Amino acid sequence: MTSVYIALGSNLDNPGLQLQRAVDDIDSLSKVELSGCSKLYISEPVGPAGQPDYYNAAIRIETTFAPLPLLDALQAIENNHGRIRTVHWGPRTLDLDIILYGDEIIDSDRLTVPHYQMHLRNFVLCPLLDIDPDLTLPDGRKAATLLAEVGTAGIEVMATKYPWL
Ligand code: A4P
Ligand code: MG
Repeated sequence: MTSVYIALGSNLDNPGLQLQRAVDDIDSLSKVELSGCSKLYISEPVGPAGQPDYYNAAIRIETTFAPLPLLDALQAIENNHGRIRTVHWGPRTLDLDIILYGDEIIDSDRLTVPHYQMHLRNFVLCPLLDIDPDLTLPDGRKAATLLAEVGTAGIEVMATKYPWL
């Protein structure tokens, strides 16, 4: 079993419900056990202006999926939520990003882990720290230190305990 952190984001079609259903969908995968769930956040969009605010959250799973099969399973869930890939960083019904896969460093065509933007995004770091306040990246950096550098502007808690809605 490997501990994996997954970030969830949505800003279309009832985003809170999209995230809650996505957690249920991931939890129902064979080879996956849910071992932690963050608060539910609302955050200002990073990227193209004029898109709705995002809902963000994170989960930790224990899994026997190898990294690429896990990405396949998560992308199938994104597609089932009506995700159509159009504008880079543009609005989406569901975005599932693998943030950390154990202590592994992965740099392949389809997968970069740790996620290349995680250290810059409070809407990723805040939920990760809900699950593990001592979380450390494979390079030894502390998630709490990264969040202190980034700050918490533009992000608010919507609900504390899963199920959020
Ligand atoms: N890919 C590479 N590494 C990973 C990984 N660690 N996890 C590849 C998941 N996928 C990974 O992703 C494009 C490709 O990235 C995938 O096919 C996979 O092979 P995508 O989700 O289809 O495309 P995208 O969403 O346009 O790009 P990306 O980089 O995933 O966007 P981000 O970084 O997720 O940004 N603002 C707020 N407040 N909250 C948000 O959640 N999200 C975004 C999207 C922008 N602004 C936001 C938020
Ligand atoms: Mg993505």
